[in-house]
Amino acid sequence: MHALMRGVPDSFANALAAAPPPVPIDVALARTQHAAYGRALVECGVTVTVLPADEDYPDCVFVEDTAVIAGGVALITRPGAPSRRGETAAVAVALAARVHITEPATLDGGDCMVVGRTIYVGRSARTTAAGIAQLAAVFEPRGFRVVAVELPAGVLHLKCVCSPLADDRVLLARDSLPAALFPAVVWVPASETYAANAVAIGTRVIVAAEFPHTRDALEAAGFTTLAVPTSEVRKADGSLTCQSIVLPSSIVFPL
Ligand code: CIR
Repeated sequence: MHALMRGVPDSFANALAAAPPPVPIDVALARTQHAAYGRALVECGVTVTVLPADEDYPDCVFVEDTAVIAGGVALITRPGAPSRRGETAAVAVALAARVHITEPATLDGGDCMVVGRTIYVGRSARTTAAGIAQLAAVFEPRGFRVVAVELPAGVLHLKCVCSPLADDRVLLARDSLPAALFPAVVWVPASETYAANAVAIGTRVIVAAEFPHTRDALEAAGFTTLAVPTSEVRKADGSLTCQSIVLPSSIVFPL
């Protein structure tokens, strides 16, 4: 299995954030934490390719938002934040992608969650109805069901409150979305909502450090957890899935 990551630019200190962090981003620490995340992926048996950071794009480390991969197709997004639109070019080259969301539609990868043959997509401030329609036009003919999900107020992306654990199971924050949307759920307590964003590779799950109840819930459900620090990406409203694009093993990575 392969994953794409992207370096942390110096300009990450100016990354988008809904609220300015009380303590500014420490870019050196962000790079240390980013490296720990990469090592956790490698520990899970993933081969990691890190694209160079681009100083023109402070948020480029959040590579997940630039592409949606399912059924052997890489769909390059058109991010909702205008300052992020140029992030997609390097990713499109790396993935040899030929399918793009086109303007004026917008769609962020963080709003898209592939669970088996279903793609859940959040209607958010970043992802428009037209973006969802284009996603459906690409993936429904390839046998995927596309399910649009209303997000609770103030939630940036769908995967801020849930993330896939397997083809039939998701990790879901309490009091966020209706569990009936999903085939099966491992619950994250509302007090640990941030930890609902985790990266599952087989039976291992990379989780944000310092969320013991989430780790316990995952271990009780049969997963092994690997904790990585997230303090600096969190200051920019980022978490774990957003730092990589994990390619299903059915996809041959072109790099
Ligand atoms: C943004 O506002 O776009 C970035 N600062 C954070 C994006 C995080 N992406 C994600 O969770 N998929």
